[in-house]
Amino acid sequence: KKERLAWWTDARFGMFIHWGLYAQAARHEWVKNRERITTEEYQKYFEIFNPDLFDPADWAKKAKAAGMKYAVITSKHHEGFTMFDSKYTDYKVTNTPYSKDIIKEWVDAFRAEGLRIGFYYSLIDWHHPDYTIDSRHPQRVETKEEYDKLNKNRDMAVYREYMKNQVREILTSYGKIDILWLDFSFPGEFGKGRDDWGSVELIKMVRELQPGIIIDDRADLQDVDGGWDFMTPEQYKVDKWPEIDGKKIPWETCQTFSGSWGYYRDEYTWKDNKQLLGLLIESVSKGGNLLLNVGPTARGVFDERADVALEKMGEWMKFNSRS
Ligand code: FUL
Repeated sequence: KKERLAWWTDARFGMFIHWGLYAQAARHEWVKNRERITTEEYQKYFEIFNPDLFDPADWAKKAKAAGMKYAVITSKHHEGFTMFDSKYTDYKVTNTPYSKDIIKEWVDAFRAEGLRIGFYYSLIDWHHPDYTIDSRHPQRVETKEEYDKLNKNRDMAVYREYMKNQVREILTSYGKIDILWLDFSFPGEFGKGRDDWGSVELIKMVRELQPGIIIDDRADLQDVDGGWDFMTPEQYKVDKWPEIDGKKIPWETCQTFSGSWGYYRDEYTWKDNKQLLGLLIESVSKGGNLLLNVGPTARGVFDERADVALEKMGEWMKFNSRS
């Protein structure tokens, strides 16, 4: 495990990218859930998705210039839309007006800059017809009777198979993948965890397909049998290096410029340069990494505020980065 993590521990600073249909609504990647938008209503975002200004080489240059050493992109977020050309669904980027495999274009461009490559893949899926309605679903309800009624014809076994097929696809279609970022579990009544995802089997397959890959801790598995490689404190600063049974644990905090992960046009709570640098320095001083998120717009560019923030990080990293 230590060997697998060596490059990552050295890398320290990466770019997270949350991009999907929700960028068009421009008000949070959870918009479908928050506003309880039906799949029929949400369909309009699929029909017009066409990021005409998308230039992955430009994104990769910006990540590199900021001092980042790796990047993780949403291959599928909770909305269920795949940014890659999947054999297992029609709900994919190649069926939109854009028509090209964004993941492929992205991987090629980021690799060309010498950056390590990671895929975020959402365990949660608000589009798949077999994914059972739960407490985090746009169609969530209150009582067991209501859930049972809604889920009568839904079958998680079918969804598990679908997910396994898609994870196999993203791990076999784009060469060597350095990170798999699965997201997320919420055990409990009307929640979901390892049995729903088939986590044990899923992780086993991932390790077989990509022996060198490192995996986050959100599939609800303990740190046994290669269950996961690093912890992922989200949107908070750890006060000391996290430990389990007295052993220091590899960790990476993921953070947004503002509150949301997907592009949110009217959000004005952006962190300033001092805060961002503080996050990086504090994380590294406590043994962790920083995965800093950008939510590109529907047309495929970074918000100007992100550009400026990345440039400023780069100015500091130029003199303080390891290489
Ligand atoms: C969370 C997700 O629900 C957010 O949308 C985001 O992807 C974040 C990194 O993880 O749990």
